[in-house]
Amino acid sequence: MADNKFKRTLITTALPYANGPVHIGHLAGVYVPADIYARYLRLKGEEVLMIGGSDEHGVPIALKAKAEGITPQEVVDRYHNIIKRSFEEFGISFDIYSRTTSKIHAELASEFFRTLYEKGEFIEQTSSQYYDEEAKQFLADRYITGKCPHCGNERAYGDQCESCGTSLSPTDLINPKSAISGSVPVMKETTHWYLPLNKHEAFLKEWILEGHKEWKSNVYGQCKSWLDMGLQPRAVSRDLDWGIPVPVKGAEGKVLYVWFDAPIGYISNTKELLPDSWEKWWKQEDTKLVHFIGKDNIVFHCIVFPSMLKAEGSYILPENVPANEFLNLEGDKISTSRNWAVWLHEYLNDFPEKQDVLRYVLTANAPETKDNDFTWKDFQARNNNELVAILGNFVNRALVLTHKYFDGKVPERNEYTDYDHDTLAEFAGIKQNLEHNLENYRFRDALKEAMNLARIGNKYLADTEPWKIAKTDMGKVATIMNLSLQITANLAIAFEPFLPFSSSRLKEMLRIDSLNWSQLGSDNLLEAGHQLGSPFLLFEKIEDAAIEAQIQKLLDTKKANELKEHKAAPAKTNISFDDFMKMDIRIGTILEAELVPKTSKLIKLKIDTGIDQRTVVSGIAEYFKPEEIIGQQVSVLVNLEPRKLKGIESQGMILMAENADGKLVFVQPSAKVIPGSEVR
Ligand code: B3M
Ligand code: ZN
Repeated sequence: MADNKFKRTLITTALPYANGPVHIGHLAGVYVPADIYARYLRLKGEEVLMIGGSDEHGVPIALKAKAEGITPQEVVDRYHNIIKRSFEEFGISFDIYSRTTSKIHAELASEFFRTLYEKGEFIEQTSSQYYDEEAKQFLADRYITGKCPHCGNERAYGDQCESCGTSLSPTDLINPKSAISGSVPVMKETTHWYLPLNKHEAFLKEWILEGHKEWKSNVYGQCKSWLDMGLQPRAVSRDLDWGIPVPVKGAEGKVLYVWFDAPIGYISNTKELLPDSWEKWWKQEDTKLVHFIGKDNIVFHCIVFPSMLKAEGSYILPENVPANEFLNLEGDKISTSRNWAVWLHEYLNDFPEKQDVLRYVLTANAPETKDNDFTWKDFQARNNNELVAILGNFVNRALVLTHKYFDGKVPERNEYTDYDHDTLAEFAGIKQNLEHNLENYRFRDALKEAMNLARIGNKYLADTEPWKIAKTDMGKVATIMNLSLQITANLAIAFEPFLPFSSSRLKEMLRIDSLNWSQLGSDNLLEAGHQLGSPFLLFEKIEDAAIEAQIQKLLDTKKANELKEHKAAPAKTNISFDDFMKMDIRIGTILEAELVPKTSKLIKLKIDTGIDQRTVVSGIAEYFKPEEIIGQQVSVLVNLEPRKLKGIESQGMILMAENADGKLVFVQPSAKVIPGSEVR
């Protein structure tokens, strides 16, 4: 380990809310980097724990349950299982993945609260909050809706307007309503416990701003700005019927605030895993505690939770909090409620067994220092140009050539050439670079280093061209293949943290089981005479059609969202009156209608336009049966340049509008008019 102050590493990963499945943003921001780190340390033979679990309390879960008419427990049971499964499928190697509705957690969180309570670490404050007299309960901010004072959105929440993004407090809302009963809430006094963060401010400043200058600049910067603004007491209880009851007399109907109990979940999950030795992990100074989280959780992990731990008195504090920024999807913010996401369980349906491809792309493009964008085109390019063309290609050539020339046995090597020595020196340096990057939580750069090893291998084969000298100098070919196979075995080590599935398939091909990190850089991983397994492709090309299908899926989502939100398309640029007058729009009557053979969308119409009877082909077959529309009056743009559709000349265009379900309807006069009547 970098500094030997530490004997073991305790890795925690943000506990996802169990109110929906997990998507690529979760993986990229938290779980893949944490998993890379954990696998790396294990490969080095270090003592490591990686703790995860679902965050199962809080208002959004209670709200979801209400909306669906089920209990909050049913909500979290459903999503906990889906989430847990997704993580397993993607090889996120938790030592435990538990949940905050466990008994152990309720006990430990209550005990934690009581300790602080008894030590006098809380203050009690009474304030006025909205109360629903019909439902007889206080209303969490999310439970109150009303009009946004900034943009006029009628459905803003008491904590935020999702239309203009402004954060609000419930009293900002115009015409507030209870989301539970619909009634108008009243103000009523309620008492809560607060953690006086201001009391810990001096300590936090010293500990973070002086003591942890090495933290990532996005994390350090956010902490600094919170600390510069000055800290306020924070409520750690809520009036809610879902959560861990506040373990104090007179606190009936109150539960621990979800952000109070959730981080304690890291501790209780460790305790669940190691009932006898968990304290060593949480209370000994020689444990290195690292929290992997997304940027929206920084204040809770760097300021609130450490204040709780400090106030309790017997726990260690995090050594680092390598928070990531956000991953966007095709240019837009990932959003669960708008279904703008790539869901992990859906990904695996569409790309079975391609976990490593996603792990690779999300790491190569990780939002480590700034928000980043996931695009399907980039996904395809990285798979085809990097995984297939560099890594897969090299491994395949090394194995296929060995099978061809040496029956799949590692050949005895002879004297290295100068060029061989140079190649060796180059790949020996990779280990140090990898370690340096991994230990500083720079996983993108680390992955690049691992890929460089494959590049070195490819270049080596391309430069030495063993297939050309096979006729003349088999001794040299033996040396080349031996060294190529040593590089291949090195790849199995270097990529294990990043691409665990491919690494183990590679080991299977090489017929080796265990490799450890200290062997990285060695050219003696495979002995001469060792029999290799048969080669198979580690990665396969992803075709355009698969990518286009994904892009189409997102376009459909966008369309559906726009309809749901009744969002009108943006206005086009102004035109002159003369431009408008150029359009000749008439009311016509449909005389005949028939499906265009061999199409599913087109109907051929004969229309009496008052001027003439003409043929118009229109893409409306999904919405109308031909026989139903005969006799209807429609608006026709009659001076549109004729064009051929499926071999039929269409002389004009019928005007249509889209209804709320995305169905097309005719634009018709509100009373019958004579055919040929002009629309102006
Ligand atoms: N559940 C928020 C989130 O999923 C929260 C994290 C808790 S970590 C202790 O972003
Ligand atoms: Zn607003």
